[in-house]
Amino acid sequence: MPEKPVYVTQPTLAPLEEYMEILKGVWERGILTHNGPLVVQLEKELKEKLAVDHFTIVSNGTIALQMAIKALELKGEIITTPFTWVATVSAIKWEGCTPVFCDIDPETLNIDPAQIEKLITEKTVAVMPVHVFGNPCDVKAIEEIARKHQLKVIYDAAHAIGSFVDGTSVLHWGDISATSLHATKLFNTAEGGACITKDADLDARLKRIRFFGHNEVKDIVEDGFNGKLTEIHAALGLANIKYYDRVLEDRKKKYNYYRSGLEGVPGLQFQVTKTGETNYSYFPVIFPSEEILLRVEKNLNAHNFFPRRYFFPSVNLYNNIVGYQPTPVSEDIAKRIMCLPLYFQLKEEDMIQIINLVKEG
Ligand code: T4K
Repeated sequence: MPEKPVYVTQPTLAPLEEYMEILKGVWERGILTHNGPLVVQLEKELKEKLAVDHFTIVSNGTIALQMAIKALELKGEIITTPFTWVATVSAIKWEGCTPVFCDIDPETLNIDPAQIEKLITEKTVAVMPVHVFGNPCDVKAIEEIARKHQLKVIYDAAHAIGSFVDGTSVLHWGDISATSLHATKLFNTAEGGACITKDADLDARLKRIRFFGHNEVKDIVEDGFNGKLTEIHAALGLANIKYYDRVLEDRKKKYNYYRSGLEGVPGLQFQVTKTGETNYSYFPVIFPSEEILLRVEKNLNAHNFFPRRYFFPSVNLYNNIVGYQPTPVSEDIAKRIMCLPLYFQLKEEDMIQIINLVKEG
């Protein structure tokens, strides 16, 4: 049994000395925020690393989603998935739009494109799918539906840095992709997020919205707000980015280690990738019943392992914030799914124990 608790994740952090070295410049310049040189540099490095067109760093992934809705001037119904973190839906609501829930594919755990069209009404303005656990959505089917009905597409790509479709970043897809750089994500700036788009004008608008609606000479030209990331956070990102490739590679190895250790265990199911390549950022296991899940969770906790029930419950059941709309697949899977610990520093001996405890059922 590990001495210290093993949680579902742990942030990957560059050595402290490397972070301090970058912070020295912040102290010298005295510029702490307002899209300073480190934010600009991190934007450039991430843009190049991910080979995307435009990259706007913001203070967190929820603000990135809100900014995407604001920049596209959406008002009306947005079709989204109930199998997600509550932020997907709160962003829609905070921007004055109405979430409409489309059920998920039971294998990919992403929005089921075959069920989107029947939910489209004259009030529908956009689709907001989530690349759940980094698993790319069926982006081509979604694009076709959006084109046909003239809808905008915003991807909640909170988990999807490092995922690919046709050999390029999945963040290319949609009018805007919004990602998260939160401490629990594969690449982190403690708190942080970003909007990615192919459209230069839209990117310029996102950058204005992020900064109170200022243009270059600080006139107010947009209905903006404060979505800025600090230099302190950007410094962490610049320290961490050197380890990005290693972390990505390690995730895949560890994912496959769990998979082969749990292969063939009766009743267990795993997320299926049907489009592109996932970044293996989470290791979700679907149990045959909630009863078995709760038993395994209790046993793991007793041995100092703390997996997490991402995403439970299905968001359409948060009826204090959204009206109930039935999505039986999501509701069922949400009860039976749990993410096992998966992060760079996780030890093999811990993975072996976790595998054995899950196998005990
Ligand atoms: N869309 C989707 C699909 C999302 O999943 C999220 C966020 C968003 C949008 C919004 O992005 P942000 O606005 O957050 O950038 C986490 C995160 O707070 C959240 O970012 C994430 N998704 C969500 C899935 O999970 P919790 O409730 O798991 O956090 P917590 O505190 O229980 O942490 C889990 C484990 O991680 C802990 O047991 C220990 C470890 N940990 C955590 C933190 C925060 C650390 O070791 N260090 C840390 O600093 O929420």
